[in-house]
Amino acid sequence: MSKQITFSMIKPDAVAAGNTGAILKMIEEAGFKIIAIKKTRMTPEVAGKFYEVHKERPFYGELCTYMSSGPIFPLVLEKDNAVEDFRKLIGATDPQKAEAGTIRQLFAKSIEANAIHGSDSAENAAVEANFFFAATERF
Ligand code: FUP
Repeated sequence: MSKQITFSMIKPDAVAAGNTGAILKMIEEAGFKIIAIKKTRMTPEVAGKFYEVHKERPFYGELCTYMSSGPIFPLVLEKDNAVEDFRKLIGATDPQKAEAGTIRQLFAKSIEANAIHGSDSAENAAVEANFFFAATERF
């Protein structure tokens, strides 16, 4: 498989807990190249746009409040088979169900404050990467 990008975001719980460095180390050691990174904070409106696909879900309001509660690190990552391999590295959405050694099993606090995001398809990775980064910000 050829090089692919995926989009990730270290979420407010993991940033606040001081786990950014440990998570980035796991990502690099798993063979992902960080091609874009920044620290930012979403307003509730921006979080609402990012999670628009979930707007009919019961957790949408709380999720947007939570995701705007503190700074985050959006990331664009590159690797062969990046989307699928990164989903394996982060583990299940619910940390109680995440496999041992995955980022969410190690660092997530709850199904909502689950430490990290990973795109679920190559199409969404492109949309999500474009949401935070211009092409000229990727190296
Ligand atoms: P994932 O792709 O693993 O990030 O999970 P989903 O796309 O299903 O959900 C997106 C985000 O919504 C999760 F990261 C956390 C939040 N969520 C909840 O807060 N409660 C739920 O029951 C499910 C998801």
